[in-house]
Amino acid sequence: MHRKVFILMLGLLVLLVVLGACASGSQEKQLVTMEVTKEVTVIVTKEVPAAAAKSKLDVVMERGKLICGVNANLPGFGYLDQNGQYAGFDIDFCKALAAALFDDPSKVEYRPLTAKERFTAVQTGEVDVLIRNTTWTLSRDTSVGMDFAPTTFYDGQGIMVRKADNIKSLEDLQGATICVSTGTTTELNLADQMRAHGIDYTPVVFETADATFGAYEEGRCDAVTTDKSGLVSRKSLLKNPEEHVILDVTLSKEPLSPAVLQGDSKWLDVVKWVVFATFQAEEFGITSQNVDDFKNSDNPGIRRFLGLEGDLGKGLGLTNDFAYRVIKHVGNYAEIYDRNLGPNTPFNLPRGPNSLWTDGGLLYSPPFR
Ligand SMILES: N[C@@H](CCC(=O)N[C@@H](CS)C(=O)NCC(=O)O)C(=O)O
Repeated sequence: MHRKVFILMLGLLVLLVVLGACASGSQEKQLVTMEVTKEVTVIVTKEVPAAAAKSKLDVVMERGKLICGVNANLPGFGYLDQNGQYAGFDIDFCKALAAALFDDPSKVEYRPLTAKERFTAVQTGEVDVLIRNTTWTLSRDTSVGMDFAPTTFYDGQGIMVRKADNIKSLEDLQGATICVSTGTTTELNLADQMRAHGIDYTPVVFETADATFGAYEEGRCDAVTTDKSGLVSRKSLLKNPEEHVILDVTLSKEPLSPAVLQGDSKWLDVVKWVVFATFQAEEFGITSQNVDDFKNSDNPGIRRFLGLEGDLGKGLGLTNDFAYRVIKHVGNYAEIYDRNLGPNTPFNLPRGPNSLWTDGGLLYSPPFR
């Protein structure tokens, strides 16, 4: 008899552990009855996924346009061009998403956000996606409540100084004042690196890039720091760009990546695979100019990628030709990069780590299959 009770208790314990281990994510409790022996029925509560909340994908499709949180003050990445239209590398990824969703890259409402405002705008649902030179970090991915799509631009933090000051290294900044924007990774990296190198400095902190670079230009700081892409971009706005130099030091890793609200994997998948489509198209050699020629391709991988065969797009809740739409309207990664940052732009940024993995870079798309 004792033995029977012991076995029953053990069985119950195992059951509870198994059910407990299965609980995760968005959950609700459900009563589960289970017959352990002919005489004994165990009643436990089991955590099961709550009825799936509406995905942002459905909200965006019903609305008929995408709301993209962007930078309005970063030439090359997110800014207003001479016609007052949003343009830039980040902006093109907003357009790529709209192309995939609506077959129309213009179906985007842009919301300019400061560094400080950006995560709140995602948390409150004011924007569907944040594509604004935003670094993927652990704390943003967890406690700040973001989920990140693949990195679109691998960057690192740099420092800009006046040429005339003859500053060459971090050590030369002993006792310097350094202008920096608040609400950024930049502020913390600077403190870490200066402490690690035992360099005393005075940070002068501003809320916007305009204020940060304005103060530097007025001579209120000896140096200004942000992502190297940001330095190259903002240098072009200074009165005499040639009087300034970006030091050959990299203070951090800044993988700039699109972000969405945590916990909506359907929407995150869409953003992820639209970014991957731009990488994969470059790898296949498919561009906005030649994409229609590939419709006759008999390469099964390319046919699946363009939605000529299979149901890959449907799996995402999109049309099967979503990648075709992205490439046709916006182009592959190389086209997006060159249009905004390449040799024919004022920035002329080498691809470096932002090359395909096949060229020794970090851009790698998982298989479209
Ligand atoms: N990638 C960094 C820095 C991004 C950033 O926002 N940098 C500056 C200058 S390029 C900025 O925009 N500052 C304030 C603003 O204008 O909102 C991050 O994610 O924190």
